[in-house]
Amino acid sequence: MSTVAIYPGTFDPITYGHIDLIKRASPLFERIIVAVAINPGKQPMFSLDERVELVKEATKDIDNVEVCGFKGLLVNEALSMGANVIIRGLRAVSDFEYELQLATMNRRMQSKVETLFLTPAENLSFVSSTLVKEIAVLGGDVSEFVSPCVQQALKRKLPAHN
Ligand code: COD
Repeated sequence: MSTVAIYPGTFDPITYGHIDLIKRASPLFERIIVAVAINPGKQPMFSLDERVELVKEATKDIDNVEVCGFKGLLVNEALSMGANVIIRGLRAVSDFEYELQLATMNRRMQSKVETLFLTPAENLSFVSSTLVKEIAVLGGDVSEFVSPCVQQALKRKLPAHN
């Protein structure tokens, strides 16, 4: 049985909440592929290449993690990478409806891939990329929520506010 999992997301940018999930998944699988989506439905602050580089830098100390960008359907990307598990995070009840819809649709399209939900440490359950960007845009301190490389990238992106 394959022990490869894919953790997909927009990661705009990666936060300590995402990293907490990757660290929890890491001992459960031989390999974790963090797959950064182009996601045309969102207007990311960071380009795909920037997001991939930030995820690589922020996860470089976790041995069995690989990072890639992808476009197209997640289930196709999962199969082409040899992954039969999709990792997703549940922070609160509010995440559940969207996550259930996504998981059910993905299973409908590809029954070989199962979705596994993980929950973060309680002190990270309120962290989101959206709020981190909002705080950074308004000049607030995000050091509690994102890695130093992301803090620096936000400063470069938002020089007028820092
Ligand atoms: N603690 C724990 N989990 C967290 C935290 C936190 N603080 N913050 C975020 N998460 C979880 C989210 O709940 C999510 O499960 C995951 O981490 C990634 O989050 P995001 O916001 O970076 O990524 P999303 O939700 O925008 O990713 C959406 C996808 C890119 C996965 C989706 O759009 C997709 O699959 N796109 C590919 C095209 C496709 O296949 N579409 C059809 C889908 S049916």
